[in-house]
Amino acid sequence: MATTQPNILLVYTGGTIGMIKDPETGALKSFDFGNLLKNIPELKLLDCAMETISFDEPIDSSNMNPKYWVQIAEIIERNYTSFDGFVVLHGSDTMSYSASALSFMFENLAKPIIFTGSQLPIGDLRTDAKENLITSIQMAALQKGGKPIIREVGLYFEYKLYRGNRTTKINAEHFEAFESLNYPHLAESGVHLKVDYDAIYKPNARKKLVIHKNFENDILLIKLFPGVSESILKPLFENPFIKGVVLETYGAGNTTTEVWFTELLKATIKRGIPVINVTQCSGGSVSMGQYETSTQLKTIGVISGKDITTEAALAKLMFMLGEKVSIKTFKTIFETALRGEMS
Ligand code: ASN
Repeated sequence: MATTQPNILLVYTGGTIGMIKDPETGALKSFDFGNLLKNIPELKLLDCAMETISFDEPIDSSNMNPKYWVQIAEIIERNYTSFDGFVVLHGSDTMSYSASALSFMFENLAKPIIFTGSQLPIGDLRTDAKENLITSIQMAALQKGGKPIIREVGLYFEYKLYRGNRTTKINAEHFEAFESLNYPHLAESGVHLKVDYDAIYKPNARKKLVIHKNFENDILLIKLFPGVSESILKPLFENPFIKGVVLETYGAGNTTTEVWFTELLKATIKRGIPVINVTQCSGGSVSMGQYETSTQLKTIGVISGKDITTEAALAKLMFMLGEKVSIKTFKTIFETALRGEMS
């Protein structure tokens, strides 16, 4: 008999979620995801079919890089037509970066790609992994009229589904490890799963899926602090290999107005290197020109990251440089929301 159940693919990349305590030694070791159903019998109760694919060598997400992003994307690409949704099991440390990167890679995505993980291993008595995993699968399986409801890259953690490229890991201790301060939750899990239909992404269903796989990682992230010195910054900005800079500034996008600093940025931009202004604040937006301490940045052509997260700004910069977007159009395209990553 043909099944009408949604078909979900779980992609296991590594992270705490995939560990289990060896009952004899008490040590944490990697969990065999082929045995997922045996270890989590609750999964059998879900109203969907499931298959799993695991990285040959699961990684701690601190070792994540663009090569692994391409690996995740290619697993999804190979299985895109056979599955209704995808759940990516990933370490929490760099999950926001990967979710942001995947959002840029998948243009015109029409199915859910939900990232999840956990703070405690799946084998731990007090684990948060089971709820995160089970509800992520349910979120990926949500359908209306036979079509997926979530059609974007999400991140599910501790009862909330977020837009992946809007998230930041904010806590290394609490189960509520992520937050999306500039965008509402896409869905919440209580007694019922409640989707915020106004917040979810509405892709153009007539457009074909395009998967982008090129990233440029010769970029720099600089967080400003009072006292930042010319002798340290100058050689970094003047590095001949550098292709782009993300500048974490104060408040609404403000920086020191010292002449050496403005001149350094001006010379960098003149060399054709995009400089992106994002705020160090967890919430709120860059608004160059609001204060005198950001007017000079606007004049010399610094790009506004608006309310984008640092994680999404880095992924977008790497993606746009990888796509060889011309320097003439770089500012306009960066300041445009491509996947709902900025307001
Ligand atoms: N270090 C782990 C990782 O990101 C942390 C976790 O998954 N909770 O892979």
